[in-house]
Amino acid sequence: MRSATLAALATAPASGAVGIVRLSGPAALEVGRLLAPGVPPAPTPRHAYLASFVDASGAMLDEGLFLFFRAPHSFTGEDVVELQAHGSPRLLRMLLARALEHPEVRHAGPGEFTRRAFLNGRMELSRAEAVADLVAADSEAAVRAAASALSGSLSARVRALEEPLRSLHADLEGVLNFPEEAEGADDGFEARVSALRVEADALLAEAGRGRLVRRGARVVLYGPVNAGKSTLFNRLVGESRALVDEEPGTTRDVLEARVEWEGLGVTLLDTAGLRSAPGRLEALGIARTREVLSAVELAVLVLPPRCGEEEAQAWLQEAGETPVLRVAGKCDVGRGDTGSTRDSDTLTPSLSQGERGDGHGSGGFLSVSGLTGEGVELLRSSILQRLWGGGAPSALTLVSERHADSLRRCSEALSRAELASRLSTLEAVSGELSLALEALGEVSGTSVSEALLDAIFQRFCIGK
Ligand SMILES: Nc1nc2c(ncn2[C@@H]2O[C@H](COP(=O)(O)OP(=O)(O)OP(=O)(O)O)[C@@H](O)[C@H]2O)c(=O)[nH]1
Ligand SMILES: [Mg+2]
Repeated sequence: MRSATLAALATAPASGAVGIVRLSGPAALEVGRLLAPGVPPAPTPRHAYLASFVDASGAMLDEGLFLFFRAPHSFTGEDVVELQAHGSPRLLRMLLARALEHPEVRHAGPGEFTRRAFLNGRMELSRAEAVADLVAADSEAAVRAAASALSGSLSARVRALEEPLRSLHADLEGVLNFPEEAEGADDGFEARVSALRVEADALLAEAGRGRLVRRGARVVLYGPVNAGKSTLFNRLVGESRALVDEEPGTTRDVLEARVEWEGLGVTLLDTAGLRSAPGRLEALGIARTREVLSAVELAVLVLPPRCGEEEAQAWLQEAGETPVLRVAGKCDVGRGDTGSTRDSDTLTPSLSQGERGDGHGSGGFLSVSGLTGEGVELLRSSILQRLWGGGAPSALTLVSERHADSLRRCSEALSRAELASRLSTLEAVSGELSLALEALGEVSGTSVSEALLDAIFQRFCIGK
C-alpha cells in the first residue's frame, strides 16, 4: 500500500492575502487536479499554473496558483502540490475538506511535512528543528540563530565532533575485540579523549547562550522597599508601567515587560521591595519576589542612597545562585540637580563621593537615577554584557533546549571517559565514548528514536 498523502493548510487560519493548501505524498498530483482540473495531467514541475479551484460539482470557488514539485525534488522528498488561493479561511477549509475526501489523504499532524523531509533524507534533524525555531522566534537574535541552524552550521559543528569520536570509539573497540589486528590503534587515546572533551564543552557553552537567544532572558529588579525599583523599571521599559509612590511597599504583584535590546529579547520584572515587617498583602508580594529571584538569568539589586556595606551584602545573599548586578539608586539625591529632595535626608556622604564621574559608585558598581535617567544607558549595556559576555548573538548556532540537553550528556560522558582513561580500563573508556556518541546522535539525527521524533515534531505547527 502506498503511504498516506498529507494535506493541511500551510498558512495561518486567518484572513490574509494568500492562503495555501499543501499536499504531500503519492496522491498529491491526483488530488491537486481534483481541485484544479484545468491543470494538465503531467504538469511541469516548479512551474506556476494559473488555475481555477472548483468544488465537487465543478463550480468555481476561486482562482489561484497551482505548483507541482516532483519527488524527490521537493521539501518533503515526495510529490508535493501547493494550491495558493485567496486567504479566506472559509474557502480554504472547503478546499481542504474536498482533498480529505480522497481515500488516500489524511490531515497532517504538527510538523509532519518536515518530519517526512527528515525521514526522506531531505533535511538533517537539527535543520528541521531550526524550522520550528524560526517559526517561533520572537526576537531578531532568535531569528538569526534559527536561520544559522537552518543553514546547517549546527550540523557541521556536531559532525566535526561526531566523526573523530566515532573513529576513536571504533579504534578502542578494535583493540578490545581484536587485540592482534588492531594493535597500536589505541596509541595516544588519552589525548584524543581530552581533545574531544574540550570541543564538547565548547559546544555546550554555546548551547547555554543559544537558549538565551531562543527564550530571551529574564531580568529582575529587586531590593529594599522604596529604593526606586519601579521608577527604574519604567525608565528601562520606556513607559510608565509600574505605579510609583513615596510610600514604601507600593509594588505588590510582580510586573513584567518585554523589551528587545540589541536584538535580544529581555523580560524585565519589577518586584515588591523586601522588608522585615510587611503587611499581610505585602508579605504575599515578597514571597513572590523570592520565587522570581530564583528563576531568572540575572538579578539587578537596587540599593537606596543610605545603605551600608553590611546591609548590601545581606541583600546580595537574597539572590542565592542567581548572578547579581548591583546598582546604587537615586544617585541624583542630594546633588541638587533635580527638584526632588524627598530622600536627601537619607544621603550618606561616603556614597555621594564615589558617584561622581564615570557612573560607577565607590564600590565599583553602577550609580543610576530612575528619576533623571542618569546611568540608565550604562545599566542597560551592563545588563546585556552580563547576559552575553560580549559575544554577538548572530554568531550563535545552538538554539534548542533539546540540543543543549544532548550536548550536556555527551560532554558528561566524555568527562567520565577522560577520567577513565587515566584511572580505569580501556573498556570503561569505550563504554563512555559510546554513550557520548549516542547523545550526539540525537542532535545530528543518527540515533533518534520514534518517541524522540514525536516529541520534536509536536512543537511544530500543523502545515509545516
Ligand atoms: N530623587 C529620586 N527619587 C526617586 C528616584 N527613584 C524613585 N524615587 C522616588 O522614590 C519613591 C519610591 O520610588 P519607587 O520607584 O516607587 O520605589 P520602589 O523601589 O519601587 O518602591 P516599592 O515598590 O515600595 O518597594 C518615589 O517617591 C519616587 O519618586 C530617583 O532616582 N531619584
Ligand atoms: Mg515598586
